[in-house]
Amino acid sequence: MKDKILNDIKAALMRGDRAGVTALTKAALDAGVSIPDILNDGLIAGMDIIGGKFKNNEVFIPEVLIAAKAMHEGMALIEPHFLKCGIKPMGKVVIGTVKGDLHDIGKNIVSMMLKGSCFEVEDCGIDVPTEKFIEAIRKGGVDILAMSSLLTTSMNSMKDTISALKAAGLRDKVKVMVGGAPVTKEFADSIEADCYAKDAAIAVDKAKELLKR
Ligand code: B1M
Repeated sequence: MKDKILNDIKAALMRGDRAGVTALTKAALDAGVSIPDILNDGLIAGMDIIGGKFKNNEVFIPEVLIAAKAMHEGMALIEPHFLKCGIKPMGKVVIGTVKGDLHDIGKNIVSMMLKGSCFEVEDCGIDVPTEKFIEAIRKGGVDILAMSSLLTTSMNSMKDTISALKAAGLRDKVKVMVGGAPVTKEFADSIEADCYAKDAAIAVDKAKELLKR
């Protein structure tokens, strides 16, 4: 039953069937399937297959885009289940996908899981210019700047933002976390980020660690 419903979510996402993803995600929630299972074995699993097909030229941008829209519908349904904290925030995170990059699914999952772990999150969105990050941090009260990049061509925007933080005298005011598929620990070290997180669950653990430093 659980495997079938997760497979059906995966298949509906791959077809870009928004109504199907919505109905099946609701059905999975009603059946008590866990949120991590719905996320990892349903929605993300479907998007991973689309990613592989895109790489092999078996599907193209329009199909990827409609799959991404279906993914957003599913995520909107599970997000409220993460937001059951109701206590004082542990810390504040400013998050965004860096300049030149429009990918937001991974960033949104990181944001959702941080909120679910009682972080206050200010989401600057996608294609975020350095100045917008700086402006958000200048307002004060920010513990962590979290930057996401999915493109090898946009990764250097992370470096630009860290340089701009230094130039603005703000580098010691926030910890910087970076992540996204092409980002590595080596890259994070090379741009002097404070930490690299491979996935959203690790991002939450690392964010908690950063608060202790
Ligand atoms: Co694009 N795309 N895309 N795309 N796309 C990739 C990333 C690509 C790998 C596909 C491929 O060729 N195999 C490739 C990048 C190659 C590279 O640079 N290495 C690529 C390309 C080339 C492009 C375009 C240039 C295509 C074109 O126009 N010719 C173009 C660029 C547009 C732009 O950004 N300027 C483009 C466009 C698009 C769409 C708009 C169609 C769509 C995005 C829709 C959206 O996001 N709203 C899209 C999609 C969906 C993908 C793939 C298929 C899926 C990405 C995704 O959402 N994955 C992707 C292929 C793939 O990844 N296999 C691909 C699911 C998501 C849950 O994973 O984002 O990795 P991910 O997030 C993970 C971790 O990385 C991590 O946690 C998340 C969850 O655990 N994480 C963090 C992410 N951010 C983090 C931040 C952290 C910590 C962890 O701390 C701050």
